[in-house]
Amino acid sequence: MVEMARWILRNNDRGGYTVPARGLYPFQWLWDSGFTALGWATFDPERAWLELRTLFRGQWLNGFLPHIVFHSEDPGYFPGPEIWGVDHQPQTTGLTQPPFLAPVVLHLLQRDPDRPRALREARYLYPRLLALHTFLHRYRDPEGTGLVGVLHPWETGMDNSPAWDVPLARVPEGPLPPFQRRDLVHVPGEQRPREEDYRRYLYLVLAYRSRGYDPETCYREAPFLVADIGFNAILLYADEALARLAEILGEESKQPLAWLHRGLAAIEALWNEKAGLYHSLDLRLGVPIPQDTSAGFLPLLLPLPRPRVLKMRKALGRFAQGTTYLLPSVPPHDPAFEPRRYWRGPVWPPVNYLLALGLRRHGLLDEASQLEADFVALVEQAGFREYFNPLTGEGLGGKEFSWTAALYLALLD
Ligand code: 9WN
Repeated sequence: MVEMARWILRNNDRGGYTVPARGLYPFQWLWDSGFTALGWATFDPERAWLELRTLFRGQWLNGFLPHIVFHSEDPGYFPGPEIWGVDHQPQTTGLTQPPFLAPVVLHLLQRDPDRPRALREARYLYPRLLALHTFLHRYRDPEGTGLVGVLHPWETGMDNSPAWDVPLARVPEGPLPPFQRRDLVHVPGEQRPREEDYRRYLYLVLAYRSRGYDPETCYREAPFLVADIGFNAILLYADEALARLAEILGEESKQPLAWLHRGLAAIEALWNEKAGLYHSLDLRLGVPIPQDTSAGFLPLLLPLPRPRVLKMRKALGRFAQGTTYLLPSVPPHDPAFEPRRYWRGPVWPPVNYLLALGLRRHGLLDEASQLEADFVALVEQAGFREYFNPLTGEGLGGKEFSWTAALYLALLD
């Protein structure tokens, strides 16, 4: 299995970057690169650093880091660069993704046996990370509330989570130019988002494109604006890692620490006592989105008061009821639960990985081991798939998937 996982990363390597899956996702994705680098680090640290260097070739002058970098042409994915119309070389999208990068840089720096190389690479990446975090805190939280907004479900990385149903329903389905989805060539439709979701995804892309991707205008006029608890938790975890990096590299850690502390206070507003976990916030209406999803556990990555942690442990038990494998993206008793459809029920490798990190941080070792063991069991029986049915263990979505291979290596390491 370890050999197979390494083979998948090599096979998905396009020379400096790793595609998430051949055919289905033929470019470089932001948060996938973070996870993939963790896998490369277990057998080729130099290649792990290169993954991140290559990703930052897509960074814009204002610090923004796009969610896809189109290093080369491939007609197999929709929407490609011609739809985005971004003026940058290499070509990119105009949306971002959860910034799970500073924690990866910290991890690589701590484990690379070649210390001079590690310091060189971390020094190269540090100002780029700082620029990205500055962009997010400045332009996605213009009033300094401590919560950053996402402008599109794709920015959350959890594209068709039922948490987005209500805010997304306010987005028009058109008018749109004729378009053809390419994902359905690779994966059965019942495992992917629905047609009306895709129409709205595209409507949003064109809305931001027509505003020239100007960050202030886009935030002000966004038809979809949500403080995603997953995105915010990952950003704050990354702020903490950035502060640590600053200390190691002899840089100023005050700013990342200030972001962290402001954010920790702000996410308190997203806590739901009854559910025993966090919810996202609809920033357009200023109301919480009362939908339990796996993202609501991601604040476990952060320092939290003990009673909170214990309540979340209970909520985890609710997600486990009726499932064979943790962690379903939506609890099985929830009306929105669909065990085979994308982010509406299946188990996703990066979520298990992140949540296990969080649980360990708070000393919940049994729960952390369970999440890791379930992930390993799923892979060993169904292969390196993109996501898995939590009831049956069936492998779903893309095959020979990079983050699955990489996180398998990282966990076994
Ligand atoms: C849109 C690449 C990406 C992941 C996301 C996952 C899926 C893309 C898509 O694939 O999203 O970004 O076309 O469906 O939802 O988390 O980064 O693996």
